[in-house]
Amino acid sequence: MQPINVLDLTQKSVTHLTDVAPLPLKILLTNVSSDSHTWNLVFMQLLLEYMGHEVFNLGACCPDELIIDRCEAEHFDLLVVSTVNGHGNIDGERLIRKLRARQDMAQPMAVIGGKLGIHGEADSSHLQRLLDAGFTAVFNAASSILQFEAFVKKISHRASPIPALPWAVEVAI
Ligand code: B12
Repeated sequence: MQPINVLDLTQKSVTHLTDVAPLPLKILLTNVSSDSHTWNLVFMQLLLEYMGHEVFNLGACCPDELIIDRCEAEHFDLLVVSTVNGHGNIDGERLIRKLRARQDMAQPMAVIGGKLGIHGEADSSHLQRLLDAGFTAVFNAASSILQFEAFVKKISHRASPIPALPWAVEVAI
């Protein structure tokens, strides 16, 4: 198993960054192809816009190719995959493998979160697999929204260019 570089995402580590002006991120938000839930996307879009970022929401049941084509066509700082129907770990892994298999697709950073499986929040069995497949960070519970906010704050306050992958953050509650 690959070692995971767990970043310090505590409130303390983020607070000192508030001295630096945040850079608005250009974010592509999507669900996975099998998942028709939409309020998760509405919530994520409102949260990210409230944080000052620009969000392009592809909506529910989005085919892999549409997401990948959009990432190839224009620059995004972050791809956020929000999924709750329980199949996100399968669809998400397939999606990120396809994306990372394309040339020059080490960027954008990509995260996945929500309800990733069908065994509840305690099940963290998908985390390592999704990180290994190419996600930058995996958020496996509704309560991980605070860690997600901290993660987004951290990358939007970055003073230097984003480090190349692998730059994995595992966030499990
Ligand atoms: C409304 C609903 C539906 C509606 C959706 C309507 C719509 N337009 O969205 C309908 C009836 C269509 C539906 C269908 C199904 N549903 Co449904 N649905 C729900 C329900 C009741 C509420 C979801 C919701 O809107 N929540 C409000 C939003 C704001 O919250 P959220 O989605 O949980 O998202 C939060 C977190 O997950 C997190 N989050 C989400 N994304 C991300 C991303 C990141 C990066 C981070 C950090 C956090 C994060 O933050 C959000 C805010 O807190 C939930 C049960 C529940 N109470 O949660 C079940 C639920 C999601 N559904 C479920 C299931 C199984 C289904 C069906 C498969 C049922 C079926 N047999 O047909 C289908 C799936 C259809 C499909 N192809 O996807 C299950 C999923 C089980 C699992 N994952 O273990 C749930 C949990 C119900 C249950 N307890 O079994 N559903």
